[in-house]
Amino acid sequence: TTTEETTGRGMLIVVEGLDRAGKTTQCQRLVENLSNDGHRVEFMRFPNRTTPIGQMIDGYLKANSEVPMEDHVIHLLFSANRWEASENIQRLIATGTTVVIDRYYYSGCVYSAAKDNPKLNLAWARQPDVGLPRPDVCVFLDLSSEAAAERGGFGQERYETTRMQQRVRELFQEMAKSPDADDFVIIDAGDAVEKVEKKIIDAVSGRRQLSNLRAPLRE
Ligand code: T5A
Ligand code: NA
Repeated sequence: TTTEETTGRGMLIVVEGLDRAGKTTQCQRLVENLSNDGHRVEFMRFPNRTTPIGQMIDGYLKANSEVPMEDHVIHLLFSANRWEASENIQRLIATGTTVVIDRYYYSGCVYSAAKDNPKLNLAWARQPDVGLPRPDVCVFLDLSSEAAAERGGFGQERYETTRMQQRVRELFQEMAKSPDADDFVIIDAGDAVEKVEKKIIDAVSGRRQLSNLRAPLRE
């Protein structure tokens, strides 16, 4: 029997971090590890570029695209893209499936707040996502800009500049310190893939002990 069968709901696990920190690589391994351990697991990622809203986001992110979008507008679309999935997340968790998500509202907050727009700070950015299911654990993969640079050049997308990434890293660190972020676990993602994988397994098992899986997810 899996943990869920004896204790109730699934866990909500989010993996966050800077561009190229290894989020997608580690999410795949985590899903595999949990599933080998007998857990039912679903994987999701944001932005989910497959929905109509996700396609608008995709068009905006392509660095050479001509899609102009006011900063608050694209922020709200990223948030709406999470709200589209929220009932499905709740349902899966409630029926005993663990959900692993590649980026969530933490990315939503910091990437928008990292722009040079005085009318869009972290506090404003957090509001549209208030009420979304709150993770049991948010694994934050931290990577120095030097280590990130060794993982190949920036891609073609809008936020992939050194200046933007440095600001994003500062804001992630600021967010990790807020009382709102008691689900945060910071992991050094500069190590080898297998070593990071092991640290994530340990962090998730640790939180599993602390989380009350008989109580519903927090908001
Ligand atoms: N965004 C997102 C917002 O502005 N608001 C929001 O609300 C949300 C949700 C797209 C952009 O959208 C922004 C943030 C982003 O700018 P995305 O589609 O998640 O977000 O971004 P991707 O480009 O898919 O992913 P990343 O570039 O962030 O990469 P990952 O997933 O962190 O890294 P991964 O696993 O693909 O690995 C990158 C490379 O590093 C190697 C891998 O093999 C790969 O080549 N690697 C390692 N190398 C050495 N050591 C390790 N430990 C390694 N782990 C991986
Ligand atoms: Na990714």
